[in-house]
This record gives sequence, C-alpha cells and structure tokens, in this order.
Amino acid sequence: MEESYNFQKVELKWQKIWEEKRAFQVQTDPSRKKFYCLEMFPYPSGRIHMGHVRNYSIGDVISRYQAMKGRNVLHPIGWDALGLPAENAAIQHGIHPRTWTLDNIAHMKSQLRRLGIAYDWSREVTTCLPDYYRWNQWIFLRMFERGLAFRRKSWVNWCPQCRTVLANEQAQAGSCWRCDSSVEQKQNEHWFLKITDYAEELLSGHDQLGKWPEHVLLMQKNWIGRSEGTRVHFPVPGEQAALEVFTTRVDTIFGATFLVISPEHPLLPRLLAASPRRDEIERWVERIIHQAHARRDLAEVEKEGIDTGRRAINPYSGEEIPIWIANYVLMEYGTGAIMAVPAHDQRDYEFATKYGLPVRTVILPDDGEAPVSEGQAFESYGRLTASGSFSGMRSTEAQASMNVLAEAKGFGRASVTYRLRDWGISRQRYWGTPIPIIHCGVCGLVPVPDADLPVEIPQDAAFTGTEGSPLEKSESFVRVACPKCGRPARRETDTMDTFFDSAWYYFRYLSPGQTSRPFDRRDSDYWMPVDLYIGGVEHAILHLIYARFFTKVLRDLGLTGLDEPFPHYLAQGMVTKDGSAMSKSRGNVVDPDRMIADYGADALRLFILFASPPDKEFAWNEDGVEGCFRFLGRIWQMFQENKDLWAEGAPGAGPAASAEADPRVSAARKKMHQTIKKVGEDIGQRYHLNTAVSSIMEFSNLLRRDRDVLRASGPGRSLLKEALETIVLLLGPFAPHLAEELGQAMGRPALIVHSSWPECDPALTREESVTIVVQVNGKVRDRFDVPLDTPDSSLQEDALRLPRIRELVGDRPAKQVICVKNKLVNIVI
Ligand code: ANZ
Ligand code: ZN
Repeated sequence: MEESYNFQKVELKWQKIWEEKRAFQVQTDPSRKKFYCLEMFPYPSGRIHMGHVRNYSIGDVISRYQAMKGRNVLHPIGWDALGLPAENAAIQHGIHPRTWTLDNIAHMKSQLRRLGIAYDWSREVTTCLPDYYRWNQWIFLRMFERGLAFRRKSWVNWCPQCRTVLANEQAQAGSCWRCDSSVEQKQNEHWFLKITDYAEELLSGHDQLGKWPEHVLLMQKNWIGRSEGTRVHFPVPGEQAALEVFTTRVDTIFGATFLVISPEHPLLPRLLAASPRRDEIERWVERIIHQAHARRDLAEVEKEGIDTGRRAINPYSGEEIPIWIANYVLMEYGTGAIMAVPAHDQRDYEFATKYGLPVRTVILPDDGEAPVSEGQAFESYGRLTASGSFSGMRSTEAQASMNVLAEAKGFGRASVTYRLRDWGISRQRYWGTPIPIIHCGVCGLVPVPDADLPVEIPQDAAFTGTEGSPLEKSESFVRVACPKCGRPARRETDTMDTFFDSAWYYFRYLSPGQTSRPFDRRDSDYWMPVDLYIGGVEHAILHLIYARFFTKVLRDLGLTGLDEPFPHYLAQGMVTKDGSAMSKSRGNVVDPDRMIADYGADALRLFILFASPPDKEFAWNEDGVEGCFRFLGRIWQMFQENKDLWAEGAPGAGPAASAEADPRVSAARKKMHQTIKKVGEDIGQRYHLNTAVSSIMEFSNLLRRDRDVLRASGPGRSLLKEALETIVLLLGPFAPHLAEELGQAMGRPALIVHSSWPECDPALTREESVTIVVQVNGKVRDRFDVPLDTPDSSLQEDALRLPRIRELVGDRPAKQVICVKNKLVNIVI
C-alpha cells in the first residue's frame, strides 16, 4: 500500500470492483426486509449538475446505510428522456432527438458511475425507449376504456407565423421563441385525464402522508383547492335555461347587484342572439379571449367587462339584475358564472366602481370588529342585514338555511368545487409517447389493439419548428388501416405530456424486463411503497400529484394494492452559490467533474452532505470541499501511523474494563459507542446527515489527540484498532471508496457495503445526567440537571426547591405536579 492517498486510482479501482461483483444488484425476496430508496430520475440534458450530485449523494448514504443494517435495498436510477429540449436541439443543430438523448445519457451515466453511487444498473429505465413507453400506451388505453382518458376542446398557444402550437415554455411573455411573433390562443380538441375524479381522495390521502413536509402538503392542498359553497340558478327572462353560478358566500346573495359570466360561457351566443349590440360585444369577447389565456386569472390583470343587455332573476329576492361579461371570471372554475357582490368581494368591488354598478351592504361586522371601510369590500363573516327573512342571522347560519331553501325549492344546492383541473396531456410534439388512438371516418376513435403496441415514434420526421407537429408530416406514421373496419384511417399525432412518463416509472424499476405487463404485482407487493423519496421541491405539486393519481388508478386496475406510493418524501434543499440558485443562466455553476478531478468523489460527496441538512439550502464554497478532502487525508494518515496494530494481530475487542489502566481508554471506548449510536440515528431516523458527519469527525479528533495514551497499553491498542475499524464502517456510506480501501488494508474479508453496521453497547451510550425542564402552569420557567432515571418523587422535590419556582409558586398549594421521567416537571397552581 502506498503512503500518500491516491484518490483517483483508489476510486476507479473500487468502482470497477463494485461493478464486477454486481454489488448493488438485488432481487425480490419476501424472506428479507426491504428498503426502497428512490431519487427523482434526471432529465438527460447533457451533464450532471450539483443539484443531481446532492440528490443522489443523499440517497446513496441512506441506501448504503440501510444495506449495512441488513435490509434488501433497492436503489435504482433511470432517465426521464422524452421532452422538448431534445426536439429544440434537433431544430437548432440538426441532431436527431434520439441521438442527442442517448448520447447525453451515456455521458451522464459515466458521471454517475464516477461519483460511486450504488445503483442497481440492471434496472435502468429509459422513458424514450419503446419497451418503456409501450406501457404508457397500455396504461392510457386502460384509462380510455374507463372514461379516465377523454377528448374535449381546449385552448393552446398558437404561433401564426410558424403555424404551430407552442408549449408554455416556448411562448413566454406572449411571444414565440423562434420568430418572436405575438402568440395567439386557439381552440383544439385535446386529450385529458380525469384526475378530478380523484380530487377528494388526493386530498384525504394526505392523512397517510404524515412524514411529508408541511409546506408541501399545503401546496398540494391549495392546488386541489376544495371549496364548499352553493350552486344557484338565476332564471333569465326569455330563455329556457337558467344561469348557474357557484358561490362560497350564498349568505351575501341579497347584495348581488349583477351577474358576471366568462367570455367563453356557452350560453353567451344565445344571450346575444337578438342583441342590437351583438357585433360590438362579439368583437370585445374575441379580443379578451385572445389575451394570453394563462395570464387572465392573475390578480394584477386590469378588470375589463361589458354589459350583455340581458337580465337575470335572483331566486331568493325576485330582484332582476344585469348580466355582464368580464375577463376575471374563468370558464374553467365552478360554473364559469358568478353573482357579483361588490360590498363583500374585493374584485367585484373594483369592477363595480369602474363601471358605476351599485354596491349594497348586506353583512355587518360583529360587535367590536372594525367597521366597513371606504374603498374596501368587507369580506369577513358577520350578521346579515337587508336580506329579507334571513336578516339578523349569522353568516354560517344563513348559509345553512339558504342551502336548505334552495334545495327545497329546486333552484340550487350545496356543492363542492375543486380548483384542480383535468390533466391536459396532449402535446403537438415529436419527442413524446404517441397516443395510441386511430381516427376512423366511420368508427370514430378506435384504440390501437394491445397486440399492436408499441406505436413507435417514427424515425423519418423533419424538424423545422414550423407547420405543425413533425408527426403530422410522417406519412408512414399517419396512414393506417382502421383496426375495426379496415378502411384507411389516420393515427392520432398528439403525443403525451412527459409528466405521464414520470407518473409511474418507480413501478417499472420493480420488474424491468417484464414484457407482458407494466410490472408484476408480486414485485409491487414486496417493494412498494417507496420507503424514502428524495428530490427537489420544484416537483412538489405537479409530479407528486400525478404520481399519487397514477398509483390510485393502477390500484383500481388491480395492478397494485397500494394507495400512496411515497409515504415519506424528503424535499431536498436548493444548491446555491454567492447567494443565488446555482444555474447556467446565472453563470454561477460549479462543474462536478472538475471537483472530482481535484478532490475526488468521496470528498465532494462528503462536503455536500456535511455542509447542511438535506432539506436546507446548501451554499457552495470551495474551502469546504478542501476541508473535507483534508479530513479524509487525515483518516488515511491515521491508518498509516497505526498500521502495526493490524500487523501484530491484536484482538479486535478489548479486554475487560478493569484492565484499562488509563481512564482515557474507557472514555474513548464510550465515545466510540456513542458515535455509533448517533451516526446511526442521524442517518436512519432523522436524515441529519450533516451531524452524522460531524460526529465521525469529532470522534476521529479524539483518537488523534489521545493516540499516544491509547497506544501505550494493551487494552488501549486494541481499542484504537477497533475504533479505526469502526470509523471505516461509519464512513462507508459517505466516503465509500476510501472506506473500501482501508477495509481491505485492515484485512476485512467482505466489502464494506456488504458488512454489518457496527453495534453499540447500550450500557455505554447512556448519558449520566439529563436536563429537566420545569414548567409552571405549562410555561417553561427553569431547568436543572439530575442523574439519569431520577425517580419522580425526587424530581418533584428538587423542582419545588428551585428559588425561581419558589418565588412563582409562593404559598399557593400545587394543585397537581406532573413528572415525565428524564424530561420535565409541570407544576399546576
Ligand atoms: C359571490 C361572493 C360574494 C363570492 C362574496 C365571494 C365573496 P374560492 O374560495 O376560490 O372557491 N368565483 C366563482 N367562480 C368563479 C370563476 N369561474 N372565476 C372567477 N371567480 C369565481 O372562490 C369562490 C368565489 O370566487 C365565489 O364566491 C365567486 O365569488 C368567485 F362576498 O360568489 B363568490
Ligand atoms: Zn373504422
């Protein structure tokens, strides 16, 4: 063995050995306890960045630790390989999307290998290959059969110059990414998935996600947006159909001074049929609809409206009020029509003020609350006034009786509305999963038979960025015989949103070679749910909701027994440098390859994990890597300096404590066991990988400090040997290459990854004393230290004797004293 640590050579050596031994390959094995550690799979953009390094290092430490704890650990990786960037590269540089993608994957795979991440590469999943996306198509067809996949009209960004549909990313700030023309809105038939059928379950499923970060659950909750309210029908004189509104504040209905419908409302053409101002109004509607659709619901957009000239009747009061059209009412929410109550809704207030519509107060603040202020709607609950027989009731009480009345009279009902929309999956792109449907002039929409799957992405397509989707121009793709009647028909040319691919990839890892089903139930029953899912919080809403939705659909198809795929989600914090997120556009990127070249994979990984807890921001600084690099060097050095301990073959475990002459020997032994315990709990329970690393550092410092003392006695020498071997095991998950190299030098027969995590002796890890918190009436007032396991009676006595507590309690007798052993005393007076 060489004297100085040649990390390049050592790291490559162990990567090769792991690969040859297939060290991380696992099988379904119901006789063993499993651990499924999953990290969000990367988009193959070309290079691994620091965010990936962080994500995958966190997962690697946890996987390797769980394996050492005896679990059968599944740690897979794959590629989210379809999507727009590959197609843009084709348009801009003339490289075929497939070539571009597969080249990127090859490069990034070599980078992941060089990082020494313990993946089971035999399970690699690549979504752009037909053996994966055929199952997208298969799942889509099962959804189609159940009405969960359907077609309807919807809006898309359209570039009139390029004559093509644009993705939102290609239409930023309302202009085309290629030609800068102003983007229009166009209505087309699109494919949707009926995620709204699962809205309630996606919400109630949160009960099973107690280990998710609170803020992620809140984001999902807001995204689903459950609102309880009332649907009310307003008859329109001269029309058969009534206008239905959705309101969360039916208690304000006597203050409704006008109705507002969305410009896309289906009843609008009828309302305007006989209008003398029809042309003018239609032109106005046309203009509003062409305002970039996505931006209309933003609060900042100036409210604009126009009077239809028609009127509707408030079924509660019999009052006739005007019907307006306005840009702030969206067709996609509720019923696309609202009753406007300017006195109690700020948006309605601003609109009414702008157009001179009446404002009528019908809710009064409760006593003691601020009075209604000028220029501001009073939006809180209160007591009803000027509301017929409901006057005097409280808001909640009025809502309940108004719902009952509406139901009884048949003009409305209590109703729940969700903000969640059905998931539009149609993309007019090439590099996506073809939707397996055939359009036949006679038979209509005909599913591609399962036996004909996959519908492959054709090779012969032109990438111009103009004139529609490349698939439309591939004759070999489009022309097909109808599977039902055999007549000439057309293939669907829309492809799927790539979020479809990532909604179930974690199931495919379980049965990667399966050719007759997406995955096996037996594998899913064993491996699922994922024990820990790690990834960036930018996926907290869409990806995680779609994955939860898919799991429920797959469950309903009988493919899995699971309700929730990821009961434990660890949202990884951002990687920043100089105060902002590390990104290409900011030009503050640090290249992992350069760090590996200068310091090695072990030092890079160790630093990333040591610098901050996984869920917090991680600020890059080069001194930090340097520090971790030196720490690993010192571990290496320590072994070199004490090599003779292995040569002399001293026994691994120390003799009885009585033989330990110097107290520093037993102190070191104790510290060793405490470190084993702390590191294990930090990795396995708290995911505080940073404090795990610092405990190892602390312990190694102690050994360096007391080295001479330890080496001076037999028991000391054997302890030092055991301690160094323990450090190697504890470092195994963090700096796996160095750990293997030292393990081998120490003559350990097995790989570190296949070794057991060291055991700690509970007798040595107990703290002698604990701090007791003293509360008076539940408020923390003082603290004191006592020996561990001090009985309640003496805790109580000690607490009552504290000067601060005596002062607070005075002569008053304590009603009750509650003691929690080793923790607290609460005195109730
Ligand atoms: C009358 C009213 C009076 C309202 C009042 C609020 C306060 P959430 O809580 O988000 O569900 N609304 C309903 N459909 C709409 C649409 N398609 N576009 C824009 N706004 C719409 O909000 C429900 C409230 O948002 C509804 O209750 C309605 O205004 C409005 F003092 O009805 B409310
Ligand atoms: Zn047909």
